Amino acid sequence: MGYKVAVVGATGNVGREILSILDERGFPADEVVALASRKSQGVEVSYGDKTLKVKALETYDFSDTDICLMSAGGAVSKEWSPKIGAQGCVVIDNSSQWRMDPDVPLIVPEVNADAIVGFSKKNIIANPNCSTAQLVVALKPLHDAATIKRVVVSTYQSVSGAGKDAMDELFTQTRAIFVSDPVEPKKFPKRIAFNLIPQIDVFMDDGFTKEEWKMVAETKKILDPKIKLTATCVRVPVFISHSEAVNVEFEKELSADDARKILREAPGILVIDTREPGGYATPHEAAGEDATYISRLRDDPTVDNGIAFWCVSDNLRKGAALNAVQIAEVLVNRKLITARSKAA
Ligand code: 11C
Repeated sequence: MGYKVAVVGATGNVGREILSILDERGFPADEVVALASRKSQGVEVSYGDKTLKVKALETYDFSDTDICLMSAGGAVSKEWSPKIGAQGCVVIDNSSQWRMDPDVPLIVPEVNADAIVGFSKKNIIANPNCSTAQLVVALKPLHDAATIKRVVVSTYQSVSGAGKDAMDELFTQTRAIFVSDPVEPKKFPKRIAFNLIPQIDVFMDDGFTKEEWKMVAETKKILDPKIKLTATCVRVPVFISHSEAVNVEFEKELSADDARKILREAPGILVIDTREPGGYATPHEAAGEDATYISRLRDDPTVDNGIAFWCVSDNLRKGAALNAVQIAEVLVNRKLITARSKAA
């Protein structure tokens, strides 16, 4: 017996990754339906060795679909998630639309899977922002061991976080620079090729950007509202994987060596840290992988009980598609939903 699963936004970067991860992990689906807006109707996408023809979200009946993995942006989610949830189908949403709603759990399975129980109020579960997901996977075991007081994080975020057009812009600009063509920023506010941009998302009144605010608010909701966090988010000319330089200050004593031992045992983490040239993870190696990589662990002598580390993960996988599929697995493994489709 399996589930009927719909993937909304199936033609996008994250939607395609969701389809491939559902297949890779053998998610117990009897039927997977690819959905997108009417203009993508009929487009073909891969699901394992099968090809699915995209159907229109606008005309799809969710009444016998069990799980909807939604990755179509905030506006689409705002309109459709409540309607889909009202039809008894559980929505796992990748956008920022519902993350701070008190009736919507915000879940990273390695960190707060137990919080999922609140989902039935709206039948919506939120997936965090990619830069938050990898960070909280790393922080959770350290917080359990020594109670985090404060985190300072600087991110180095790949262009795929801003979508397929942004990836095309990095490619096009790089080529233009090599052949001395003019470079025109479109998606990004400045040139991204051979450059970096200290702005992700819009500016807030306090001078932080919305991406930086999300890292603060989401970490508090997922992990602990008492944690103080400050972020600087930067776009870099990398196609896939976000990297983060992280400084953490604890209430109790915890050395970098203690942290290394703890992180080696922690779910979802791979420690690569040999203190020699190349003895650390880079975005290139993390792309296409599921783990959150931790490297460059060291004591921070400028504070009591402080450490610093480097954290890299594939933003399209742990930062989005993989985390969403893992949430669906929690629903299934904890028997929080029952298959209701004719296929089951
Ligand atoms: C980026 N982190 O790299 C963003 C993309 O709230 O889900 C994901 C935005 C979000 O541009």
